[in-house]
Amino acid sequence: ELDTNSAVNQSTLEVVGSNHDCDPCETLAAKFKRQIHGSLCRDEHAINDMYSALASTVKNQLLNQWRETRLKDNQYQQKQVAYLSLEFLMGRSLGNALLSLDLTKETHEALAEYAADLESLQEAELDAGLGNGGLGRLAACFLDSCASLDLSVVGYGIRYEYGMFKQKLVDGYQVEQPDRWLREGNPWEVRMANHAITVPFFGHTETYVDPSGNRHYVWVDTQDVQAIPHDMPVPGFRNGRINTLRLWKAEATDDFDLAEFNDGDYTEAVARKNLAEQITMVLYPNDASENGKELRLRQQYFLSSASLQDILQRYTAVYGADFSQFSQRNVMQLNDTHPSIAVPELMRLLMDSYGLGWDEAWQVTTESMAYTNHTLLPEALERWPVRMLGNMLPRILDIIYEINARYLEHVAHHWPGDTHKLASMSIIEEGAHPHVRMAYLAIVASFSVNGVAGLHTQLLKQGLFKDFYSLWPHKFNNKTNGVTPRRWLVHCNPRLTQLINRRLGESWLTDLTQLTALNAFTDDKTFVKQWQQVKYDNKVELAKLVLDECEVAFEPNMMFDVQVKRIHEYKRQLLNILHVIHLYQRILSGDTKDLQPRCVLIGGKAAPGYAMAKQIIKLANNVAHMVNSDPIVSPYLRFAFLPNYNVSAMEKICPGTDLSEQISTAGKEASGTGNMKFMMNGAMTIGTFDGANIEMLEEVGEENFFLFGLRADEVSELKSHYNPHDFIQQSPALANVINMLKSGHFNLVEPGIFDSIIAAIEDPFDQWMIAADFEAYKQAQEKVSLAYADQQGWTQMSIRNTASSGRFSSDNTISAYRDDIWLAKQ
Ligand code: T68
Repeated sequence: ELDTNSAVNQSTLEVVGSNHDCDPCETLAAKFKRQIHGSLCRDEHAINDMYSALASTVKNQLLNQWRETRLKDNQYQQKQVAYLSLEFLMGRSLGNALLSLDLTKETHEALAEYAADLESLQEAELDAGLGNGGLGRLAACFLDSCASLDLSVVGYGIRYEYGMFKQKLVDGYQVEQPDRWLREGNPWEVRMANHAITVPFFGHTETYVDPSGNRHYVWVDTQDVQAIPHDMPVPGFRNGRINTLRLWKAEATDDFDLAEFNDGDYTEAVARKNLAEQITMVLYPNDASENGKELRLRQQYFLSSASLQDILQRYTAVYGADFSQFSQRNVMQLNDTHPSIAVPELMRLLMDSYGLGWDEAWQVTTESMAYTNHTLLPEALERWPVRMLGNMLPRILDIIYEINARYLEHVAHHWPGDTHKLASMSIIEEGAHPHVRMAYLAIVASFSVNGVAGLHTQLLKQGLFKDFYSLWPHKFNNKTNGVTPRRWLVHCNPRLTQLINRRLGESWLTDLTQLTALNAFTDDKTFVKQWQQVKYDNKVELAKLVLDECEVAFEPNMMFDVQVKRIHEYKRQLLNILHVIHLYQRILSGDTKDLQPRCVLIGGKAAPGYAMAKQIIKLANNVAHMVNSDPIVSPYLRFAFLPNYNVSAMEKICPGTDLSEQISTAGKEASGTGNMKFMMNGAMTIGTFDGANIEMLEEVGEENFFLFGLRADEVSELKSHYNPHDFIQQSPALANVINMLKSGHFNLVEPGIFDSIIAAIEDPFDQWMIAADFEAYKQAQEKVSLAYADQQGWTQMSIRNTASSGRFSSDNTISAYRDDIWLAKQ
């Protein structure tokens, strides 16, 4: 099955597929040696070559288990889940694979005779940054949990040639650079050229009526693109299962346009290859707004069509054309609306390729599709122009119209005579430029619609999707997000893991709720000391990273206060920066009573077209410059902006953090997942009553969480009469901060650059309500300082946070997806 001989790693000559790799008696060390010496261009002194050799060795080692898992799953012993996602933010694979396969010790032995150690080899791996942020990383955590829970799940995604851009800072401004993560090959992937799929684009539809009077549709004159699977292994945690992440690469078909050929336009025809191959060239870097680009729609259809055809081929290989069992055997989980074009595509394939009638195809579709929503922000909801769809995917647009017509009959039945409802709920948004509302399409066709935290799901039901909820209350359900404890505790924080193991054994690794047993040790002086020491050592490492990347010296005896996530106004990095300015003013004025020395770190990327987010990065850097260059300030406050925040950076950041900033405007952050990683690693949270913060607070108790700010209902109530100046007047601290900003103190040589930021804070239409929450935030930070002054008390709170984080293991989340959605009886 696994096509290991074809271009596993195109940049190196490899010895692959040799049966030595399957020899159970050969040690990892021997295999590694063969891997290094069996290749022409591998140099045992070059770190990159050693990494590639080690990764190939590990990959080859798991091929047998991988094949067995696949053969078993192809027999449908279990229901098959397809997790369809435009993003999988996998990060590095080596450390995770060694942990899952329990090969870390053997690997150390294999490397004993070489100069490089395992850690430096791991550092040589480039992140697979095939995602923007939370949504993409959630998909990666879910894959880990699915495999570890022994579920048969395939992740379907796109093999972007260029992942999330690299962020450089030039004069404090973000500059984007391409992320050529595949430049040295990808030792983990297996190219499966013999499983290629053809995906049609453009052309037009024709209909004909067969002798028995049935109308048939054919989509003709299409421009076809090949989808080539590149499979990555997803090992379960020490359970023998290896699931698959199947990433599609677009390639041109070999049959060039014959007319062009005959016209002698051979080179033109060959050049067309580029058009096809563009589809999987680059990840779109927008994490919270839609840009409506045609290429993005092509990516979405390419992924959806290739994946569904793949699923149907596997199904029909066992069940033939009998689709009566399809939805008992298969479920497709749509990661947001990005792959929701899969709805009409499945209808098309069932009807046009497999001959099902509309009703039968609709039943199969609606019993096998499930949709996860990740945002309430209206600007992030996908709408595709009807014209664009009609041109690129004419047959698909026909089907969307038919779905809409039949569904609107249902709406009319439910709200007789209410034409307004018909218009507001229609999948087609009418007007001069009609659009298809992808979220509505997804809801209409799915048997399950879930939000990603309790508050988020509640707001979906009461707000954004209210009418749909009243039509189909049974579809709506909550699945609070989670993160994998293997990567986000065991792998990234070995010191804490060892400390926990010494007290609890190792069974918590697959049942994180067992961590509650740590609560019994909060009064154990030795344990508290050891916990402190672990945090201190992790802070030393984080400080090294900050020094290398930012040239700012973080002092491990100071509090590490961290906010890392995508830069967005709703996440309110600005609120954090204003607080830093406030501390800076206090220190300058000599008011240092009860002030705990802090090192503040902010990191994150701005969408390239998001001007305000880029200004916020610039402000952070300018403030950092002033703070860090004043020797009066530095004993109390240091501030750095970390460039190029990514998965691998987070693995160093969350173990060394004391205080986690989760300060979004209430009602805007669907869940958050970084909040959970910090909690697991014993950080305290300062946060608003938003997303999964609410559930974290519920678990750990208010005494162990710094809650502040307006609630979601208060935010929406205030909206109609918000006046930032009221809040500025009532808060001398905020007034001082704004005055200092206005004075140009942070941009003496660049006058006016922060005017738009100041205007945004003072704008009565500031939907993020920075001014409204400043004073409450400042006071919560004062409580943080007092709490941190009592190191023993702080450490006890830290232990309680880790102890209460079990609910946020993605194992828990995935168990709920399995029981309530994937295996639920329809
Ligand atoms: C995030 N959404 C939510 N979107 O903001 C976060 N990519 O609260 C939640 O925890 C997380 O999803 C997981 O549920 C995103 O990360 C994107 O990255 C995005 C949005 C549009 C297009 C592409």
